[in-house]
Amino acid sequence: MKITTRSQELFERAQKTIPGGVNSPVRAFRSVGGTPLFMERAKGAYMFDADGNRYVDYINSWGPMILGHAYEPVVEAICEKAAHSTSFGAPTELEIEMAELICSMAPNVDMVRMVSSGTEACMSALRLARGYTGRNKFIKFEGCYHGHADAFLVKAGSGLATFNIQTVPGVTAGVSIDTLTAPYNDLEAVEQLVKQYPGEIAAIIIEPVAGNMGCIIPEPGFLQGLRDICDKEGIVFIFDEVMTGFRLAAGGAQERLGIDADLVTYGKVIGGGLPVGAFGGKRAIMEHIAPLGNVYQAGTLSGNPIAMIAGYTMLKTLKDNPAIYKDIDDKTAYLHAGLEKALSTGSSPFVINRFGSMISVHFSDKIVNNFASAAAANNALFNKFFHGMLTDGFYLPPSAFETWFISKALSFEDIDETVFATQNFISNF
Ligand code: HOZ
Repeated sequence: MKITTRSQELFERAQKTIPGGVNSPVRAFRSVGGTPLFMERAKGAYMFDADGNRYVDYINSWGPMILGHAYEPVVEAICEKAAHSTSFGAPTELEIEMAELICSMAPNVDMVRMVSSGTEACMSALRLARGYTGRNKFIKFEGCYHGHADAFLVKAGSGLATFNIQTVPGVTAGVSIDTLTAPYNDLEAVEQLVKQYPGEIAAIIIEPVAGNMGCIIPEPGFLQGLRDICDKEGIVFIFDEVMTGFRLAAGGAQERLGIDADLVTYGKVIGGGLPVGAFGGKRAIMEHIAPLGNVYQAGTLSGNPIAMIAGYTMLKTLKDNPAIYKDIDDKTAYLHAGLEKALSTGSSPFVINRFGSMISVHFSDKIVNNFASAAAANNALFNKFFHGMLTDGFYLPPSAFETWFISKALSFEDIDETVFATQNFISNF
């Protein structure tokens, strides 16, 4: 049993001045139960809490730590840059280098605009799609999470799924009336909506591999079917690559899946974990953004030099070392095989979904390919699994509605130990 007294004290203290004691709901452990752990530092594949306990990290800051925590070249670049000021509110050469790098890596990204988070990126991409098409409605998928801008908080995944929040007070009916939803992997439902609202739909936004309801994989033909609908109806196809961008391949899900998007959104990954986001895409659409066009979008912290140098250093490493992708994929496949073997020794049915370096476990006897099937799984058992693993030093996402992320820093020995702990959990369950 780990001693977590300091985390408990910090949580008590935090609740007095921070709503729920945390600055982002899923970390509060409310759905899995227990007290959240307060982290002090992390290096490579490991996080260390305030009591000095070590955890093998399977969330990796929800994706961006592809190379592991505190990757030296990124840390050094940040320190060096910080000495030249932390913000200008004026353009820098580094922003051009960053834009050129992203455009050289991601397919269909001719131009890119920096923002400060994935939420801002999705919010701005949607506004741009609406401004470009002159239409108001858009389609999103149940269980996908595109940040917390009002329009997206309808049947959303991640924390909303975790806490079963169906409607969000404060999001007006006037806003959500333009948000249309369809089940993930259900092309027919999308065709129906397009028929129902002819000429009214500005965009279809999707996580090309979903990570906010556990890991959900697009079925063959689904994304291409959406692409075809968008082409036929003049709808802007937006890939939310906040989780998949630069992770599934140097060119993200677009490259890995061979599907073209019109606009793409990115988040923390392009800042090496710092608060950054970006949206980019085809020139003809991006040219509608101010100051070229009238679709307004702005921010003092956009293109922040510290975030840019961190992201540039990480993305350049990924671009120059394609073997990294094989490494993280191989490790995830090895984990998959180990988990499969360990969980098979128990009596609870389970499904492991894996795509590239994203993976998750649902305790279900049915295929898990959309939000309804993820929600129907035995998530009470997942919560026990989470705690069993945490006690043994493995930090899984504190919700069945989140994917796990694998980093390059994770070793095969770490994975063997993870599998051993899983086996232990199952045999004592
Ligand atoms: N919504 C985030 C994961 N999908 C969780 C963010 C956090 O708690 O840091």
